[in-house]
Amino acid sequence: MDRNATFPAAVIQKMGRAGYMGAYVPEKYGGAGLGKVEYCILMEEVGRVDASVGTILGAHSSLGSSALLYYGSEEQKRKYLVPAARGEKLISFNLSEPGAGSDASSIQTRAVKEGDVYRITGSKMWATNGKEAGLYIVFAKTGNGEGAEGMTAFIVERETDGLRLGREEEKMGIRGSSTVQMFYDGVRVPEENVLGGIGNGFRVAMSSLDVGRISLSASSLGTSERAIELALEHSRKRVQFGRPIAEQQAIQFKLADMGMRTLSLRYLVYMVASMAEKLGIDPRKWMKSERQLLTRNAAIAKVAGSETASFCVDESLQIHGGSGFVKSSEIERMYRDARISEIYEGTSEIQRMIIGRDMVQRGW
Ligand code: COS
Repeated sequence: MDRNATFPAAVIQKMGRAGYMGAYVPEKYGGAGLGKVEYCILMEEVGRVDASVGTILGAHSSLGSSALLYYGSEEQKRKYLVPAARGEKLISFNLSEPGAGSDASSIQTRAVKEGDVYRITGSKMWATNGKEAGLYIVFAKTGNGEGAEGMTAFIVERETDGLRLGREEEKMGIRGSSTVQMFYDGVRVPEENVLGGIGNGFRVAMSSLDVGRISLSASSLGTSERAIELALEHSRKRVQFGRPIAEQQAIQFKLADMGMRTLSLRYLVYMVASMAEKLGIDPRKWMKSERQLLTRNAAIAKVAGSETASFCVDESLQIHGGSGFVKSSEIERMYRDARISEIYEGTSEIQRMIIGRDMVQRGW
């Protein structure tokens, strides 16, 4: 998958049949009916093996499905969430644009009302699953307000006229997942495909990203654990100066640092996942302070997770020496795959901004 940048269609289908594509979606909406903790266990195990599959699953479940589950009407859930949770339709979450990444509310895509339809015009970047998706959650400006106000989420079906795929990115890592540019050339969607109400799109996007950041930290936990396993395996076998390098204190210190950070991450991930689970699936019922704490903690988990994974793959590769630098080694792929986790779903800098700002405003 990595070498040829091939989308793992058969794996995704199998995961769909096993209930993995709708792990935390209630059974009545086609899901497995588990909770966020179980979903994170799934992400951890997937992250341990392959970050591309974790990315496909995360974009579909954490971003796409949570938007439908949290904000969809009963009818939208039946029509769109059910096939998504069963893994029959993949979702792509279209927020970022050429000029709007970290500054998500500065999107230029517009949706204009014409009778009982909305006409969406604009272009999107970095759309994970864009090539394979059957459904798109797209964010567009519907009002004149600056910033977060006036942004609305829409559900767009793949077959809709005017929806066009652009360039597919050639990436350094997570090469099994597709990342494409998308064009909305006057795409007409019925009014009933507005998700979460007019002007509420920024909240829809941000609460999906909260779920995304938690599950990404779980996937990073899996990556960190696998990096440790590989480092242990290699250092026990590799003999230099007459003994396995694992017996050298220099290597043990590296292993200890990896172990300490990874164990701390494990507690953090599951603490935040259980907090998200307890809050439930209707953000409109949450107290504002609960939501703010979840957002802060999701950001803490995300930045801790991605930085732990980056640290562990780097140290593990160092322990592997030259044999970790060749294409045939697993740690070489993991090293490239892990890098994106500090960038997508909000950079480490944005996470620190969210955390620090909330600490200043509301205290620790
Ligand atoms: N859940 C629900 N609502 C949220 C929210 C969340 N996590 N975060 C913010 N909101 C609400 C706020 O409550 C506020 O509404 P009210 O005015 O009614 O209180 C509104 O949204 C605006 O929030 P805020 O003022 O915090 O927005 P800012 O523009 O200052 O900051 C950041 C937004 C930078 C935090 C946001 O743009 C962000 O997360 N950027 C990164 C985007 C990203 O991850 N991009 C990668 C996408 S990968 S698909």
